[in-house]
This record gives sequence, structure tokens and C-alpha cells, in this order.
Amino acid sequence: DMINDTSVAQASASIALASDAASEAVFEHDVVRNLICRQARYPDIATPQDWYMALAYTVRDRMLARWAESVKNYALHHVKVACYLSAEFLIGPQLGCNLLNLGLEEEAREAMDSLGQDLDALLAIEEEPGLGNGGLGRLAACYLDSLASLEIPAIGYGIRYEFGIFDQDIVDGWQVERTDKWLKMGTPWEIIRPDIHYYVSFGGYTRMWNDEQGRLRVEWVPGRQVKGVAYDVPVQGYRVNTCNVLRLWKSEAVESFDFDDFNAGDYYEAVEEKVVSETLSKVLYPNDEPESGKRLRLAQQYFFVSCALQDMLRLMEVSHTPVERFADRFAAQLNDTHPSIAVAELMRLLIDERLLSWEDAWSITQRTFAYTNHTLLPEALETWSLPLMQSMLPRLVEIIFEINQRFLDEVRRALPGDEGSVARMSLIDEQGDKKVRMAHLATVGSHKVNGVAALHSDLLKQTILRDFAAMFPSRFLNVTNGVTPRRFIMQSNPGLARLLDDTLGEKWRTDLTRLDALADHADDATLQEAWRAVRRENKAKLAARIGNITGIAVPPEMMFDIQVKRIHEYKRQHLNALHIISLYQRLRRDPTLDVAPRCFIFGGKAAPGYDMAKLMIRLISGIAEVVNQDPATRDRLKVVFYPDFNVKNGHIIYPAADLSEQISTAGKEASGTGNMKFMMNGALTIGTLDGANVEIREQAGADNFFLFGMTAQQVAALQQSGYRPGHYLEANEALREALDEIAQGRFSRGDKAMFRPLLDNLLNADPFLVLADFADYAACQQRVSEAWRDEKRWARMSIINTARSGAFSSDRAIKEYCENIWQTRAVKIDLAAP
Ligand code: Z2T
Repeated sequence: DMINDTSVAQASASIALASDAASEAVFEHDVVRNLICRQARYPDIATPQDWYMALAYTVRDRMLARWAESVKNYALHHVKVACYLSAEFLIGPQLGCNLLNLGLEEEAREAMDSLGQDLDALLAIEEEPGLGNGGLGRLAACYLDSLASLEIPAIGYGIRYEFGIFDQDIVDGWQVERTDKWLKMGTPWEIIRPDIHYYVSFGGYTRMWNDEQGRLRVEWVPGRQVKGVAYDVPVQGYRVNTCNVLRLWKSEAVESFDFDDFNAGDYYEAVEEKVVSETLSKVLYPNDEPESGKRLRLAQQYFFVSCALQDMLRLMEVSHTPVERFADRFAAQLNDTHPSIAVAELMRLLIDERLLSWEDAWSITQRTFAYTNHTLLPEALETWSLPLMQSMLPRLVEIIFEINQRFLDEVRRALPGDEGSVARMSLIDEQGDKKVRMAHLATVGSHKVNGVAALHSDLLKQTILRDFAAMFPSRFLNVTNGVTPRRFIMQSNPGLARLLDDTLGEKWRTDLTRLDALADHADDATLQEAWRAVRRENKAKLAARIGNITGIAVPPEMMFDIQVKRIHEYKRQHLNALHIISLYQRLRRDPTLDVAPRCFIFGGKAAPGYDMAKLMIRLISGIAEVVNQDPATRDRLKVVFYPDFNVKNGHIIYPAADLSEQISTAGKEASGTGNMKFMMNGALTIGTLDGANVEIREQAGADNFFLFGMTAQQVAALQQSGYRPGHYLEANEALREALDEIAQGRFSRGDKAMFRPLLDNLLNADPFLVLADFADYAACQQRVSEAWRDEKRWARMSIINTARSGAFSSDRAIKEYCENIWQTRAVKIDLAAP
């Protein structure tokens, strides 16, 4: 009571607002102050890294009061908070987007200019936190951006990996992985919260006992414990005061050494304990599929989920809310099955530690969780060996058994005598070595389950979760993915953003569906000219970058045909490659052939253990090596493998694309989100009816989309009836020639063995129907070439694609999550002094 509330509030508000004073002079002063007070450097000897840090802290300072105010509101005002649980958050570089969202870009540019520093050069210094593999992790980051921008109270919970996704070098055409040391210079974007920490148990055994009230209790006697410490990253909304938090957990040893009375043996044991404990959050698994049987991975999952749930329970206490109301205060989204052990962990916390009944705990758990599925690929569905889980998480397995027993009782009541359904739906796969099916755990423990594109959500109900969809039809829904227009238009394509402002006013910036009005001007000659100018500049920038990195000279007048994404057989980079070879052969045969000059650009990482994907990279490099040198074709054909594709490189790549390659085997790509980033930036899509391509085509109109290939139904039917790749080979000479030239060693410096595994796979199995779709793909590429020749038509189609991309804003997706799943609402954060 000694503290005068009003004066505290006034002080807080004045701190919040003072740093806001929209003056370049203040900004400049703050940068210099941070340079001296945080970096201990004077301007005359400061390195660009010092300036970057000083600038970053200056920007961060402008977020902190908003952050404190946002978090305070959530705690005190009993609002419902959306918690996004994800093993990955691929947030990308932070300085640029924070400047944009705070509206400080111009001020910062001018201030740095006065200090003799170029803002773009400083932006380029930032190491991005690569805390994700690809689409799934980037989606989580886009959703955090939208949640903050829509002023929805939200917390992201994840892992603070010391090493994120590896950096990719290309050496002699092969991928070489380098450790990602993103923390080596420190990061200004996290605030360590040593006071916010929890203990997480592993191993040991359970025992039953009776407490003083005579209740039967279960105690988990762990073999060891690990401490999780909160590292907070602020997530600033676009031009609003809301600043949410991404809370990442770092693992530490529980015991600090007691230097006073250690003996040598204890000391080394303690050191070892520390090493083992800190290993938990050491490195991101670089696969987009689960690696079977990796103890450390399961430990990571349980570690961050347990910390997150303990944190949520603590927040209930802070706000004096009884635990019974947990589901009214939190909605927890499971980003795929990686955090799905949360279902059992919340049960454990509520029953063992908060002493709730099973029924009450289960009701809370089901109302709290919802589950997003991101894949139908059978090899990507997560299971854990039961013995492994039993040894690591004995109490959780008991709880999973109990959940399963009660659930299967329900199944038996609904489907009497149908033991087939019981076996299929069980949380435990009893065939062979017993496994826990994490998708089943997530589905049973959630009140909503969603797929990530309309087609994907349908297929989910028809295939892997069909029994569940039949039993709980109202549990299933679709939420098509989205991407943030802040990062993927405003920040990375400022030229386009300006043109959109000039053409439409600024309303599109907070409501992307407003881009629709652009379609009315699609034939407008002045707009088309300005449109082309923006695109030309973006392409020139990418061409220059490619020149610097790879030494390949790319004329910006060529069509930029781009496929950037993880390298995977189902994504079919090799289909693209085969078509390039075939085009190359036609051009050699007929030098007068009238096709659009094209630059094919690839980028993407292969999982380190995925040999076929690595071979695909080698093939593309090999084609590039041959094609780019050949005087017969080099003016009309270029091939580039752009190394180390990541969020930062995406900024320069998406805005420069004329054509976006979305050519996965129908039914295999859950959604895709790169397809949306390309579309927003005015690229046309060549694609199959897969994932969100279906909806992209619906929005753009069939005339503005290059469609080819079999449908998901046709794919399934062909595979049912026995697919024979040889059949397609016999029918297509161009295809035979392309494969033959690979076999002859043309793209492997004469080595005929190098690509044998890839060729054998295509010729004998071709699991993703590359050969079956080749002819239609090549024919479609022909139509692309023809369309390119008509400049006005292409510009019109490009404008219409951007115009119709509003539906793919992550704001739309987040609004759907809020309304249909989370029941959360916006809360305005007010910073004005009382
Ligand atoms: C991933 O990025 C995706 C799915 C996964 O399934 C795992 C990872 Cl790491 C377990 C991708 C999908 O492949 C892609 O289609 C989708 O757009 C993206 O998730 C976001 O939903």
C-alpha cells in the first residue's frame, strides 16, 4: 500500500510513451545511449554488429512497456489466452518486422543515416533464429504475428534450441550441413526470466500411497529432474499496443554445484548431470518426419510441454482463479502431435498435484486442447515405442492407459462387437512392438481437430482419422493455413506495398481482403507499367544476389520460375528437374525453338539422413553446371540452386518470382504456405490440385492458374490398381531421353553410378507418380511459356493473383481459430496515462 497506484501508473505510462516520442533526434540519442550503455562502445570505433545491437535494443525498448501492459492485462482481467504449443517457431529475423510493426522504419533509417550507418546493411547482419524445419514452424510464427496484430491475448510455448536448423552449404553440388550457431553474438530479442522456471521429471517409478485424508494417491519417484527456464521473445502487433510473448524453454541442471563441500567424484558427476540436462534443448531435430526411437526427442517434447502447462497453472494462481476454470482461461493448440503428450501431462498435473477427480480433470483437458494435423503421410505419423515411453515417463503411460481404457469402453458401447474398430482406434498399436499413437492421443484429448486446407481436412476424415470422424463428426473442421502479409508483403516487398498504397489507399494493410479491389484495375495500362517496374526491380535484386553467391549471371528479363521448399520426393523437385532436362534437349535440337527464356531457381534443405533428397540436390546442381555453360542454350536457359534457403532468403526470393512451382503429388501436401507467399507477391502458380493450391485456384480463377496432373482421387485409384511407371516411360520419348541423359552421366561429370538410386526408384517404384504426371506437366509448362509472351496478359494475371490473395492472410486463419476453436476475443491494450 506504500506504493501510490496513480504515480506508478503515470510513471509506467510516461516510460511507455516517452520512448515513443516520434522524433528522429530522440531515436538517434537512444541508439547512441544503448551503444555506450549496453555495448560499452563509442561511435567512432563501433562495428556494424555493435550498431545492430544498439539499434535492436532501441527498438526493443519501445516494445517493453507495451509488453508489460499486455501481460498484466491478461493476468488481471481474467481474459482467455490462446496458447500455441509448438516444438518449432521459425520466427525469422526480428529487427525489420519489429520496426515495421511499430511504425518506426523511416525514423530508424534517418537516425542511422545521421550516424553514418545504412539500415539495410544492419538488417542484413541479423542471424535468424532457425527454430524450425519449414512450413509447420513458419506457420506458428505467422500465427503469433496475427494474434498480436489482432490484439488477441496469446502465448507461444516452445523450445529455445541452442542450435536451430543447420546452415546449408553446397559443395561440388552436394549439400553439406553446418551447425547453426545463431547465438554466437548473443541475441537482443530475448529476455531471460530466471525466476520463471519449473522442474520436469524423467524415469524412475510410481508408487501408490494414502494421504492424511485417506485418499489414494500416486507418486512419481523420478530418476532425475531437469529445470526449464523461461526465455521470452516479444511479439509486437502491427500498429497496435498489443505485444504478446513467445516463451521458449531452456533446459538446465537442477543442482548447481556446491563448491564448498564437493569431493572429486561428486564434482564430475555434477558436471555430467549438467551436461546431460542441458542437452535437452541443445538442438532442433532437422527432419520434417519423426525419427523413430529417439529418446532425446521425446524428452524434448515432454520437457517443453510440462513447463508450458506448469506455467499456465501458475498464471491461474497469479490471477487468483480456481483451477476448475482452467479451460475458461486457456485454449491450448497442439501444433501437430509433437506436443500431444500435453494431454496426459495436464491430466497428471490436475489429478496428482491438484487432486481433481478423473472426470473433472478429463473435462478440463478436453475443453482446453485442440489439435492441428499437418500431414497424411504414414511415415510422418508420430508413434513412440511403449517400452521407451514407460522407462522415460512411467506416470504418463499409466495415465495414457487409463485414457485408452475409458475411450475404448466408449467405442465398444457405440459399436458393440466391432473389435476391428477398437483395435484401429486404440491409443496403443498392438501389432508387433507396442507403440503409442500420438495422433490418437491428440484426437481423443481434444474438443476440435483440424486439417490445414480444405482438401487435407476432407482426406483426414476419409483416411487416417476416419473412425474418429465417424464417431465424433462435430469435432472435425478445416482451417486453411495463412501467412502474414506484414512480413511477406510489407517488409519484404516494400515496392509492391507502396504501389498498393498508391492504388488502393492503406486499408489493405489491416484487411488484406481489400486487395480484391485491385482486380478492377488489372487491365489498366498505367498500373501494369508500375507493376512491371516493381517486379523488375525485385528481380534485379535477386539476380544480383544470385550473382554474388553462385557466380551465375542471370538476366532479370528472363522468366523467374522458382521452387523453394524442403527437398522431398513428394514435393517432386525431380519432376521439375526432368522437365528442365527435356527443355534443354529440345533447345539443343532446335536452336530456333520459340520458348520463353527462363531461369529455374531452386532452394531448400534436405534432411541430413535423407539420401534421396540429397541426391535430388546433386541432380539440380549437375543440371545447372551443364546448362549454364552451354553456348547453345545459356541465353535462354539458366538453372540455379540457391543455397541455404531460410526465412531471410525468402524475403528476397518470393517477391522476384514470376512462376511458383507447387507440383506435389495430389493428396500429399497438407497445405503448403510458400504457395501463398508467392501468390501475394504476384507470382502465377503452376500446380496440382493439392493442399491449398485448390483454394488458391478457386480464388484466382481457373484462367489465372496453371493446372496439371492427376487428382488425389486418381492418384489413389492408380495406386490401388497397381501403378506401372514403365507404362508411362514407353509412351513418352522425351521422358525416356531425359532419364537416359541422366543415366549416361551427363549431369554427373561422366559418373554413371551417381544417380542410379534415383533412376532405379523412378523406374521401378516411383512412389510419387513423377512419370505419370510428366507429360501433363510438360504440356502445362508449354502453356506457361505462351502466356509469358503476352506481356499484358501476364501482368493482368499477376495483378489478379495478388488481388485474390486476401483469403490467405494468417489474420483470416487466426480469426477462424478464435471463433471456431478457441473462443478468444481481442483485448485493447491502452497505454495512455490515467
Ligand atoms: C511440416 O513443415 C509440415 C508437416 C509436418 O507433418 C511436419 C513439418 Cl516439419 C508432421 C508442413 C506441411 O508439409 C505443409 O503442407 C503445411 O503447409 C505446413 O506443415 C503447415 O501446415
